[in-house]
Amino acid sequence: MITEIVANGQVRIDSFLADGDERTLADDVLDGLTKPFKELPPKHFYDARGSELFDRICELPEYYPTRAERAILERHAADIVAASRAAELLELGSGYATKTRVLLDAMATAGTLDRYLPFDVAESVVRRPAEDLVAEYPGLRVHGVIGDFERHLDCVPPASGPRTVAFLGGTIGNFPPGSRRRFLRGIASGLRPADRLLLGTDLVKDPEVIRRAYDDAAGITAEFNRNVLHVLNRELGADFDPDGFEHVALFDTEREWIEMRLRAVRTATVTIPDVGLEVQFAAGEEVRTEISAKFTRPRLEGDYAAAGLRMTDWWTDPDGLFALSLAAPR
Ligand code: SAH
Ligand code: AVI
Repeated sequence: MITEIVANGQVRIDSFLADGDERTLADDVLDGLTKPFKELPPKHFYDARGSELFDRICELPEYYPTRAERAILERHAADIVAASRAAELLELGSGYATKTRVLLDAMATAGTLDRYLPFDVAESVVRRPAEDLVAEYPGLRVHGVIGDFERHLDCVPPASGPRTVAFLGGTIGNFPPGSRRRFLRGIASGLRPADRLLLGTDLVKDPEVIRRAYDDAAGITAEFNRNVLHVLNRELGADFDPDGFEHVALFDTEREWIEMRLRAVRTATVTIPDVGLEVQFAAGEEVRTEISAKFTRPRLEGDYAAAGLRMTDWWTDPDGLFALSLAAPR
C-alpha cells in the first residue's frame, strides 16, 4: 500500500493498485479473450479518458439514470440521513462524486458529517474530488482508497462512527447475478448493526428507453465502449484498431439486462505481447464488454436476503425509472 497525506493533513489517500496490477488486467484479458464467447470485464473502461467519457455519458439526454438518481437524492437525502445517522460515508465506485454532495450536504445539515471515504479503481477520480471536498466542507476528513472493490474491500479503514456504505449509479447492475450476491455479502460482512448500505439500482422499464441510454445519438457511449481497446493497446502493447470494432447495445428481455459488445467490422488478428496472445476475430464476431442489469423491488429483495441484508427503505423518482434503497445487516 502507498499512502499520501495532502491538504494540510485533511486528505489521506491509500493506493492498493501499485506494482503488479497490470497483471490483473493481463489475467482478465487472457481469460476473457480465450473464451468461446469473448468478453472483457467492465472495470477496465475506467482509465482517465474512460472516466471523462463516463462523466459525459451522465450528461446525455438519453442517459436517464444519473438524473433520476439525483432527483431521488435531492428529494430524500434528509430521510436517508435521518434513517442512518451516519457520521461517515464510504462510497464504492465514487467516480467524480458529483451526486455525493447532495448526501454530504444533508449530513452536514444534520450535524453528523465527519469523514468521507471515496473508493475507486480510477486514481484520478479519487484525487480530484478528495481535494475539492475538504475545501467545500470545513472540518471534513477525507480518506480516499484507490483500489479494486472486488479485491480490496477488506483494506478500507475501520469505521470511526456510524457508517453508510453508498454504491450509487446502478453499478451493482454491472455484476452478473451470482457475483452480485457475493459482492453484497462482502459488503454486509463489513457492516456493524447501526451501519447501512445505500444502493442505487436502475429499474426495469420499456426496453427501447434502456437501449437508447446505451446507444446515444452523439456516439459517446460507443467511444466509452471502444476505450477498453485503447487501454489494452497502451497497457499491454496490443495492436487493436478501435475503429475496426463497432458498438453494440442490446437488451436481453429474459435476463432483463442490457449488454454492450464490440463487434469486429472485418476479420482481424490482434497480438497482445504482454499476455503472449494472438487473437483471431471473425468478421461480425463480438466481445461482451458490460452487462447492466435492471431491477425490480422483489429482485433486489431476493439479492439482499441472499447476502444477509434486509431492505429498510425504498425510494424511486417520480417516473419510476430508478430506485435508491437502504439496507441493514440482518
Ligand atoms: N458513482 C458514480 C460513478 C459510477 S461509474 C456515479 O454514480 O455516477 C462506475 C465507477 O466505478 C467508476 O468510477 C469506476 O472507476 C468504478 N469502478 C468500476 N469497477 C471498479 C472496481 N472493480 N473497483 C473500484 N472501482 C470500480
Ligand atoms: C457505471 N455503470 C452503472 C454504467 C451503467 O449504466 O451500467 C456504465 C455505463 N455503461 C454504458 N453507459 C454507462
